[in-house]
Formats: sequence, C-alpha cells, structure tokens
Amino acid sequence: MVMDYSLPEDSLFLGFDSSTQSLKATVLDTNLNIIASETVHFDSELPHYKTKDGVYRDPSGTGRIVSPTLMWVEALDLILEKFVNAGLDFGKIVAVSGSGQQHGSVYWKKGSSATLASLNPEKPLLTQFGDAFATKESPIWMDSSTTVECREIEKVVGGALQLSQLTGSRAYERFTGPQIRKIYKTLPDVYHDTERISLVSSFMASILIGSYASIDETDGSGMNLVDIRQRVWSKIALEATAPGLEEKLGKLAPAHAVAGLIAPYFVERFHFRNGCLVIQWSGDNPNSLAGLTLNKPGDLAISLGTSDTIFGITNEPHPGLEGHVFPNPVDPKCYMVMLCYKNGSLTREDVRNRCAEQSWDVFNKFLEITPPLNGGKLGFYYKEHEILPPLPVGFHRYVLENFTGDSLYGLKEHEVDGFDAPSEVRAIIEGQLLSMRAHTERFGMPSPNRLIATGGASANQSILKAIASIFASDVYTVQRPDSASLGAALRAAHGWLCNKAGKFVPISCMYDNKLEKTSLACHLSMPAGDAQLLSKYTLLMKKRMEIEDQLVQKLGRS
Ligand code: XUL
Repeated sequence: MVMDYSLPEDSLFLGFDSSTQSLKATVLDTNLNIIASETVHFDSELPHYKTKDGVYRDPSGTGRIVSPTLMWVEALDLILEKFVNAGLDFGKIVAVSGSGQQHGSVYWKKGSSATLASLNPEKPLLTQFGDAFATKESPIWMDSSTTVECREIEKVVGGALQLSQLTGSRAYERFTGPQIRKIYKTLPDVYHDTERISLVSSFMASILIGSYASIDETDGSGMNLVDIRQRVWSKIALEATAPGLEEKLGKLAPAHAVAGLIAPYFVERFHFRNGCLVIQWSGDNPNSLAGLTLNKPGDLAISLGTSDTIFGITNEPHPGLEGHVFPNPVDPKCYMVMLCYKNGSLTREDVRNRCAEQSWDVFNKFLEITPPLNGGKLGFYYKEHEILPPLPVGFHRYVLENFTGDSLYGLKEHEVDGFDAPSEVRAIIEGQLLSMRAHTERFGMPSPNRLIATGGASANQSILKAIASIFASDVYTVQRPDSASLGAALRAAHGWLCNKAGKFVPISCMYDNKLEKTSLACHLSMPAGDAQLLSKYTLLMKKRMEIEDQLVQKLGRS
C-alpha cells in the first residue's frame, strides 16, 4: 500500500522558539509556507524583570547566570495575545511544537502538577504559576559556575571520555546534570521541594498540554544524563548527579512523538481546536537542524555567527573530548553531531580591522587575490579562550617551507610573528574552515553531500567560495529566517504525519515536491572544489591538526 504523506488541507502548524533573549513563533500553512510570525523581546517588552539580554549575571564573578522562569510564562501569554490581535485563526492549527534554548532547567515545586491540570481560562498564565517553582531562577546555558560538579560527575562515571562515550559529551558547565548537582549540593531544600525538573523545551510543552511533558531524547542529551545509544536515562550518570533524580525527570520520548493534546485552557481562551497535537519540543540547535532541512547522513550546516557552530547528521558518531552527539531530532536511527567555536565573527572582525582597513570589501578583495592553500601559511587566532581546541587567548602563525600540497614528507614548519595583510585574511578564513572540517571528520561526520551556510557571515560570497573548495561541496544559503522556530513548525507537521501513520516516517517524505517550492534553502551554484585542490587541502588540514595537537599539549587544559 502506498502511504499518503500529505498534510491536511487548509491547516496550520505552529512552532515556538523560547530562546535566551526572546520568544518567537512561526506559523506554516499546508504548503509549508510561512503565513505569520511574532516575537516577544524579553528586555524591552517585559522590562519589569530587569533582565539584560534575557538573563541575570552574578556580579560577583562566580559565572552564575540565570533567567526568571516566570518571564518565559508571561512571554507565552503575550505572544498568544499578539496572534489574537493579528487575527490568527487558532482553530486551523492542527499541531504545535517548539524549540528551547538548550540545557536550561526549571524546578517545579511539589503540587504543581495540580496547578498545570486546572488552569483557569479566565486568567492569564502568569497569575497562575506564581507559586509553581521551587526556585524562581532557572540556570541557563550561559552559566559556567559548575566546574567542580563537572569533575565530580566525570570521576564517578570513570573519566571524561567514558562520560562522553556514554552520554555524547564530556561534562560541560552549562549542561543540565552538573547544574542539577549544584542545586542539590548548595540548595538542598530546593532540590527536595522539586517534584519535576523540566528543560526549557519540556517546560513550555508542559504548559501547553496542562501536565508534565516528557523530556525529548535529543534535548535530553544536553544534560550529561542520557545513554545516547539506548536512549534511556543512564543509571550511573543519574547516581553521579543527585539522589532520587530519575523520578524527578520522568520519561524520555523521541522528538517526533506526541507530548499530549493542547490543554482545555488554550481551547477555551484562544479557540485552539480540541485535539490539536502538541509534538515534543526540543533544543534550539536540533530545531535549527530541522529548520535548515538537514535530514540525512552527510547533511552539514555551518552557522557563522558571534560563535561559529557546525552541526550535521551521521550514522556513526565518535564521541570524544570535544563536541556533542545528540540523537537526531528528525530521525531516531541516526545522530546529530555539533561543534561549537567561541572565536567566530569577532575574531574575523579583528583581522578585518587590523589588516583590511576595517572594511569587508577590502577583506574580500584580499581573499580573492590570495591563492587557495595560502602558500602553506597556517594561522591560529584565539581572541577568546577557545573551546575547540581548548586553547587560551593567543595568535600562532606558521609557514610550511616549500609546501606544494603534493606530500607532507620531509615538510618543516617554522613559526613567524606575522603575515602580510592579504595572507592574514586568508589564514583566518582557511584556518577556521580547515579546523571545522578536521574536527567534524574526527567526530565521525562523513564528507558532506550538502552544506548549508547560515549566520551573518554566510552573506559573504568570498567566504562561501572558500567553504566550497575546502569541503568540496555545493554550498546552499538559507532564504527563510528564524531557523529554530521554523524548524519547530516543520517538526510539528512531521509529528502530525508520524502520528497519522502510527509510526515514524522520514521527514523528507514531507518535503517531496515542496522543498524547491518553499525554497527553504537556495542553491548558490558554487563550484565544488576540484579533486586535486581537495587532496591538497586534506594534506594541509593534517598538518594543521598536528600543529594544533602540539599547541594543545603545550598550552591547553585537559
Ligand atoms: C548549545 C548551547 C547554545 C544554546 C543557545 O550547546 O549551549 O547553543 O543552545 O540557546
């Protein structure tokens, strides 16, 4: 029997994105076209919380960074009111999903499941959740105050590498497990008073269904608590984190599953249809993966922003001491890998300012007039303490003598203090991209068959050209904004289809004939790098990694 993968006529799909600085929402129609979107910006539209960039930073320099949980609730009230004012027909929405900033956590006070189950549609949500949390401040991904807890957890599990092989990442300060452990140790009353711990994603889903939503397997893997191969809570990681934790976390669910039906509150107050599905929410990076239409092994996205992030899909991840592996949010059979670099746009801008008269035009001209491979010049630029590799602030430049790209045999490098300005420009761009290629390969990503560039610097054609030749891949850019809320809306449609089929169906079924039409990503017709140049870049990359490993041994931290 041929399955019918069509979406219902004249229906809508709603996707939220509860991020650090704002709550956004995107509405798609049956053809996956955007028909409405709204944003609530926390600092300016909810000024009474007095957040800066959506957060509170501890002034005493402990690295503690939190957000007021209630602000996210009030933002939901506000964004739904905005849709009412814009005339959105809530009755046509057949499925809702969402995206939450990864790692942030909410501590529901004992008795709050009753609050969730009995919301009064006459009142805004805000007035009903005032007493629902064991702590009013949610730790978020920017927090860096849990180094001690990270080392404690790694020790119990048998080391950083063991923890990574089990949960997809070594312990990171921002990950939820170390955050929970810190609360358990420093605020035992809060931990004791908590009946359920949600991630930002499952927290918002819980409000929509009027009961505790599961944590999805993908966002759950940003906690250092999930066994990523079995997709269950890891007993040893739970024990290393805090006692009695499993019952506070509830069950895990795949990201495409139905979390529940929309609660009567939303049916009565906003006229959502009875039976509107709420699909599991997930993290923002996983939702962006869906929003950028990555859907099969070999799909890779490079986001060039303040920090550079690269993520893709693979069947065979190799979790190590760097980067993260999550179950793929749109295909339970494979994995999403993600690498984050701290030195992104600001470091490129620093080179532009020092070497290219503070002008992107001059920067691009330098990129155009210098040859690929840069005559064997390799640069490492860390204006910020880098995560990948773990190296302190500093610049390191090397020249490979007589480098032709044909062999590394007998090749010597020597360190130099500086390059001429055009070479410095090429060195930072090639350096960042070679590092991305090397680390994604080390991490088990196959060579990309489709590469999608996004973020501010993806508007720069010269940088896109460098990406195409270093990765030897066609490069696409994105035409539609807000990939996280867009991805959530697409996942809402995908979850609806899976529910209708009664089993998982690949998300690509939904795109057939529609991908081009909705032009989620537009082909740039970049020439793929030729085979000879690719093999030369491969040698340069190997040499770069040798030097990088030496730098880490000399200057890095474990
Ligand atoms: C990912 C991470 C950030 C947040 C931003 O590990 O910490 O990208 O998800 O919201």
